[in-house]
Amino acid sequence: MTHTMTCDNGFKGPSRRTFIAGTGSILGAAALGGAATAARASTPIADAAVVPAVVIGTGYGGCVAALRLAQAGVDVHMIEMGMAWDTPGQDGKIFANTTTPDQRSYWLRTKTKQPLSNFLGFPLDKAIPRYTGILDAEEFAGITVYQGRGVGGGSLVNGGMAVTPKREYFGDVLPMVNADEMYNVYYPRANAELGVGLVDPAWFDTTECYQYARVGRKHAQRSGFPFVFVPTVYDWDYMKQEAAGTVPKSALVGEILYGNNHGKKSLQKSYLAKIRATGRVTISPLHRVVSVAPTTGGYTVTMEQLNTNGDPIATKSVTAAKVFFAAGSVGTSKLLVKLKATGALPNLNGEVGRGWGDNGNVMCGRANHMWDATGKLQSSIPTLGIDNWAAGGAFAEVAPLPTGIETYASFYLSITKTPNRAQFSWNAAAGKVDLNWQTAWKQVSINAAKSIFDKINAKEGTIYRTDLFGVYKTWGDHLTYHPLGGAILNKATDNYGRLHGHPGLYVIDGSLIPGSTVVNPFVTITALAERNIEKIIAADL
Ligand code: FAE
Repeated sequence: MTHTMTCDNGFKGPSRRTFIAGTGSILGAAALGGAATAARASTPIADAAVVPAVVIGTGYGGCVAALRLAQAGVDVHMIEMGMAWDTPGQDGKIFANTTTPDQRSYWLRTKTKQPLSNFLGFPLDKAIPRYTGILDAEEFAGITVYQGRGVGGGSLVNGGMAVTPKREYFGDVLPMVNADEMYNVYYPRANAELGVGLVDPAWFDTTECYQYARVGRKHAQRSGFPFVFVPTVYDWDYMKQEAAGTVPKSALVGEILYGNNHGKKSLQKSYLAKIRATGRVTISPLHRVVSVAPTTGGYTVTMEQLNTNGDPIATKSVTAAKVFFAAGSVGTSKLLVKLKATGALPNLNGEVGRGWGDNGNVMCGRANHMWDATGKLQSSIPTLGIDNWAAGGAFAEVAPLPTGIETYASFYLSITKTPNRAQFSWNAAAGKVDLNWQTAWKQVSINAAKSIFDKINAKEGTIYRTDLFGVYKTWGDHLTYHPLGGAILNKATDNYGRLHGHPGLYVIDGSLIPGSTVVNPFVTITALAERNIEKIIAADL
């Protein structure tokens, strides 16, 4: 099975075993445990298998479901359309660097689609070979939705910012969920399992790699904005060693968007390591679920096995007593909307596909004065936020621009309060699912972000950068990193994610959340999944 994975990745490199022995920290100690466990985890599901539980997707929701089911004694089969990301490429690294994207970087594209598309007037995108790479820039009519592809889902590509919303705003996020339970039990559980931690403030204040964030903090404070350290899942001791030059660099060479080779605790190092150690879970990478339909004893789950060109090379159908949709907000919504419309799951209710939001994401940059250099060396892991939620409806992260040169730019991703929600629908003529988002809806988010940055610019005598998202374009209003909703809790499902109309089907990912988490979403997705699976295991198994 090692052989298959090496072929899947399309690169020649050291064998998986040699690689693990050399860099055990990448997969975590648990992955090194018994050969039987490793073998089981990497054998894809067999055609015509009859199994107790299938989990579609291996992101946060899917991993929580698989781990807790396995710990309760259930054999689980995880199906993942992306690659395993456990085999190094020709350069000896599993993941490509942000500054040098290659075929590993994008899901089935022949040209990169970088969120920051331009710099100083020059377009940055370049040709790459089509490949089942790690970052999907999925285009809908009014918005590009960035998502992770592979075993570990969004955790492979995200910034690792692990933020629990302030309790006073939780009613805006999940009004149907008991806040006491979340803040006493499930948020702490999620934070502990994910390995969330805070930067050492004393180190932050002196290290070269956070000069950009200190400039951001100074400007925010001079304009009177509350400023917070944002917890992350990066291994802070590892980053200190990177800075000291004693270990291979990851955050300090700009790795992030296309994967981190070392210090980030993606799901590969947290939940997935524990999942493998149970010995009860198989994971089938490069398998895309295309249908789920009722049958005797549960549901027929049909999937296509893909090659690294994205072409189907086999079709498999398995029977599962229970099916957990964890394909992410977009993946789960697309499946459910299609399956309802085409009659495979006719009893799903009319809430399926509704309530989708972008978490109010909008990006911008500011041009600083020459005396406010942001530094050549920038840690790719953001760790500071400007909290103007109460006054202006915006929470802005001071994000890096890890170009390796001095840019005199401050760059921000804002999460904003927006009422706009879109709907997925089945386009029978085109045979695909559409989303009716409108780019103009981002104006609310721009206005919210301006509540922070207009004031800072006025105070500092600075201006917005207009060269990062096109030619003379100030706002990154064409994208989101944080898709949420499409199968809203207590609407498309009951209060624990059981889909209405089809017993034994569950939703357990970001599609349950009605469009906003006020802050970055993965801690809330994880905590909600922990809450729901506990109930489901107690009541339904
Ligand atoms: P997700 O992690 O997307 O997992 C779904 C999985 O299902 C994926 O692996 C898919 O490949 C797979 N899949 C989809 N369809 C199918 C199918 N038909 N068959 C089989 N498999 C399928 O879902 N959030 C934060 O909290 N902090 C951050 O710093 C942060 N930064 C981000 C930066 C970037 C560039 C991006 C793209 C996202 C970022 N996010 C961040 C968002 C976060 O990663 C996202 O909310 C979660 O990953 C969503 O978790 P889910 O479990 O819903």
